[in-house]
Amino acid sequence: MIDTTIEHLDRHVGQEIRLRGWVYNARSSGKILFLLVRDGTGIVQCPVVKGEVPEEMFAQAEKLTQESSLEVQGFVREDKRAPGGYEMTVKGLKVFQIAEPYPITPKEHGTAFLMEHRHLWLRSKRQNAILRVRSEVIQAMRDFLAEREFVCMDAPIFTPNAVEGTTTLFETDYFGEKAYLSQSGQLYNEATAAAFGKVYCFGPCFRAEKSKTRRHLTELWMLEPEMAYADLDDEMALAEDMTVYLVERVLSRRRRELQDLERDTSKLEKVKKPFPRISYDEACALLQKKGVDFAWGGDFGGGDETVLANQFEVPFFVHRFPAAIKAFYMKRDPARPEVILGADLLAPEGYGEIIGGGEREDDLAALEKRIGEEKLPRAAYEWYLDLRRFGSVPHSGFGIGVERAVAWICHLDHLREAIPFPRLLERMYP
Ligand code: NSS
Repeated sequence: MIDTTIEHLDRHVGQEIRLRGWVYNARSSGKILFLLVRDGTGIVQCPVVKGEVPEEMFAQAEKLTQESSLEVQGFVREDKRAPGGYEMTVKGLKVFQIAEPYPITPKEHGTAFLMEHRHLWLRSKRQNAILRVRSEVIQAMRDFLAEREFVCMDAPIFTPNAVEGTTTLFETDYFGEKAYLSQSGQLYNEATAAAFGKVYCFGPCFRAEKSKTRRHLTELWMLEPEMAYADLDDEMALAEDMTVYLVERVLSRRRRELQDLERDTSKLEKVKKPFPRISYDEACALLQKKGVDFAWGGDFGGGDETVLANQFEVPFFVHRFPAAIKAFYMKRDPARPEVILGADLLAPEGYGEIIGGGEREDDLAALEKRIGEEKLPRAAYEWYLDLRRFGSVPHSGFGIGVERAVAWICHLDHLREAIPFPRLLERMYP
């Protein structure tokens, strides 16, 4: 007897195998019971034929409800018309549990209902496809960086420092001391980059985003590479190479999932180097040309990003933002001190920013001044200032939001489907 999974049925045509899974759907034509069985790797049709199995087995099969857990045994057949291309007529059946009436039925449910049942919603074909793409994206990012000899250096979650402004901090008590949940591992990356050269961290980041949008989670996963002796151009080149790599990897290894999602893959096939690089000034002019009421100095809102992103077929960089709207650590352009040497990567098809990064301020005095201007508590940044006291070098890096990347690659309407258990302004359950 061969134990296998549905995704590997192609290796077992004509063989007798055993699958363990759950009933995705069951319908009967009287003499034949059509069980659709899912096992997490796929879905396969398993007919149970009256007269071909013992009577009590057929009776047991008739009792199976949606999501009942079971083991089925039989011979694998190729069948072009069957979902997934294979079929297995049941010869043996073991029932683990008959499921209670399942709340998520094949009919349409509202988003609020599905979110309330996220722990079960994950079992659907669509969620399975999205989250397999997510897993592939994460693995691809790690492989990409490992190939380029980056060292994984995890950053802490409890931290005394704000990285990305003080308005989105989640504050918590750390044995009587004030602590924040990390918004980004970047500051720690800068320390490990000075110790190891090329590093990255990967983990959850927390942002108390108080507005309800389809692009914001309060808990997101970010992967952040950082390189010593690297400038803005090096940073953009790395972000570009990584994005191309991710898309190619999903196209080559998760094509079935993209098909299940009805993703127009021709759009992804176009994601090739070089990505356009436009300055903030040019982006401003573009928005104005499109009739958007936008003045130099402002930050792009979701709507502005969508207008910009609709102008391109591939991801593109916007660089050199006004210093006033960007974080304290960004290095000013020596040629134009009112702008910084930072760049965001915006995804096409209206998705907007998926990567933010750039060159870091490496001058001690300039950084001290910025910390003062932003009224950040100086003492909590002393260790960070040390990095400019002891062998300061030009260095750069970026952060890619996993959910934003997955939402774009899968063409999702909202980030909530791009993570197993989304945390949103109005939701922490389940
Ligand atoms: O704020 S970022 O633009 N940049 C940083 O945090 C840098 N400190 C990263 C670095 O240079 N090491 O966030 C980076 C990305 C951004 O482009 C999004 O893709 C994602 O992180 N991001 C989010 N995704 C989902 N929800 C929220 N709220 C969110 N905030 C950022």
